[in-house]
Amino acid sequence: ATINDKILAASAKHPQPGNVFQYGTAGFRMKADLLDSVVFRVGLLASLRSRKFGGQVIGVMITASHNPPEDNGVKLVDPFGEMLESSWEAYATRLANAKTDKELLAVYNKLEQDLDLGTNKTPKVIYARDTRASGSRLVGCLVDALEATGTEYTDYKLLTTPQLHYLVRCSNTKGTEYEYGDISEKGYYEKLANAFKLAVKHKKPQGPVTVDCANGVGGPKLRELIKYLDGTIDIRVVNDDVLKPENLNVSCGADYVKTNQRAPPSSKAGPLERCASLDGDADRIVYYFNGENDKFVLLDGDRIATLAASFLGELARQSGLAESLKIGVVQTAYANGAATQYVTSNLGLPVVCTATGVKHLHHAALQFDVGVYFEANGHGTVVFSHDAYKAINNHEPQSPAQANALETLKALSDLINQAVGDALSDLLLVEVILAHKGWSVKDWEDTYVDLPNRLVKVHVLLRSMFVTTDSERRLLEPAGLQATIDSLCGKYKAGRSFARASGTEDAVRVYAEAATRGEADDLAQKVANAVS
Ligand code: NG1
Ligand code: ZN
Repeated sequence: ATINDKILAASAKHPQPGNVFQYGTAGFRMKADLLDSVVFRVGLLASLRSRKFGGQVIGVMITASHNPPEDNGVKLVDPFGEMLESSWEAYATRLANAKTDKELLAVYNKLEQDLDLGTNKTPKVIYARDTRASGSRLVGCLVDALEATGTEYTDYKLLTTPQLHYLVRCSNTKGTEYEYGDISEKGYYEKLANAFKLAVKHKKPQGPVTVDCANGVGGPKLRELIKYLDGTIDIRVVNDDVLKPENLNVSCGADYVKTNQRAPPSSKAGPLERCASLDGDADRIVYYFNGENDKFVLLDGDRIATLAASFLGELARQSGLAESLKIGVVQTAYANGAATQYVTSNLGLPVVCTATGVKHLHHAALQFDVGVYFEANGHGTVVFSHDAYKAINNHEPQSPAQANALETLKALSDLINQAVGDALSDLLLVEVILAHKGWSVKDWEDTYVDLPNRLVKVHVLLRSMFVTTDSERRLLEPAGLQATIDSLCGKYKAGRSFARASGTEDAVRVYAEAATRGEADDLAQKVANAVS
């Protein structure tokens, strides 16, 4: 049979359920029982994407991150370990929405024609999944597409999302000047653990860090990583029950902590104990602790970004590289105004604001030699440019102090996942920095005071009516609404607010911050009223 025949036959096993699908910022994501045809079709696209790159390896990750256990999702990983290039999201959407097998084949053949696929190298795909019960069934759908298209594939079974990104990047850079690491899960642990040990040196982290793994794939993977760390740090793993998939993300995990502004109810942490939570696929992390009078203190993505930027800035200066490394921070409009202020005023570093979604932040961060980017919800990393690696590796230190700082900087450039935000890598990064600075979580909190803020969801008839500009900070449409928001903000000290359509939910999000709790709540409510 021809490939076309095979695609038709395989597609018949995975009929389109009649829904309309869209590849969004997090790939396709929904109730798992709707996903069979979507995953099959993503398999077709992965094969095309690999052909487009002359047979380079493309990744497919099956996960729904922080969503409830009955959901699932699928997203593609580009050759350098980055998220799928935006222009291809539309092709994914087109394939997913073809109503019949024949229509699907027509869309596929048209893409084959239009995409100028060049050489006839065998396409290659690697894939993995999180711990959801539906994962193995969806892998079956994916494999049907890879078989039908004659694509070579490797099943990496259970992995965190960033581990798959790592493997894709390693696969495609092997033997080049961009070589990234050994193409194996073990290689990932070794790279992180070796870099961590080099970076902390004799500055052993003080006390334990308790890590809530959202009862997801991060649990077993963190336990594995710990074996490679040789006791250099005391990591206590909690919420790592992956045998009961119905517990995934339930009353625990980074999203629970960030959204509810509280520790998981199961937490037994005492005052000032360092705690962190991962999300369901371990690409997000937030820290927190119980402060004075049992006050819950969240150290979110903004805090991780400011901590990392401050330490990297110090290392650049101490190693004599301040002139050659342009360091910058990338945030979204959701970053706390106090964090932005701290970076520009206290650290003296530039801040860039982009639209929501890590691909935007990642892209903007690449404009710096060392680009620190985090979303407030804990998704982020630090990217080093090719020039930065060269500068770091070629620099001749002029003193023992310079040599020392340079060694740490070098180790961090290995420790930090360059492909994508990685909760395990970010965890070790924070631990290195706190150990070096000799800081407790309280010291970390004391660097600046967050402006009180409020995030509310507003249900509207048609969220596509909300058109933004200026990195989503201002509304162009509906006409007149921005002027209303501006005048409301003007009534509050340090008032700032914006409204934008969510990319992942059918709602408009309103964010507001102001000098006091009461004012922030009030401003959020007034803007929400104006929006609805
Ligand atoms: P939307 O639903 O577009 O606001 C949310 C998060 C983003 C990001 C995406 C997933 C907030 C306010 N928004 O986006 O930060 O994590 O989901 O890609 O947290
Ligand atoms: Zn995630």
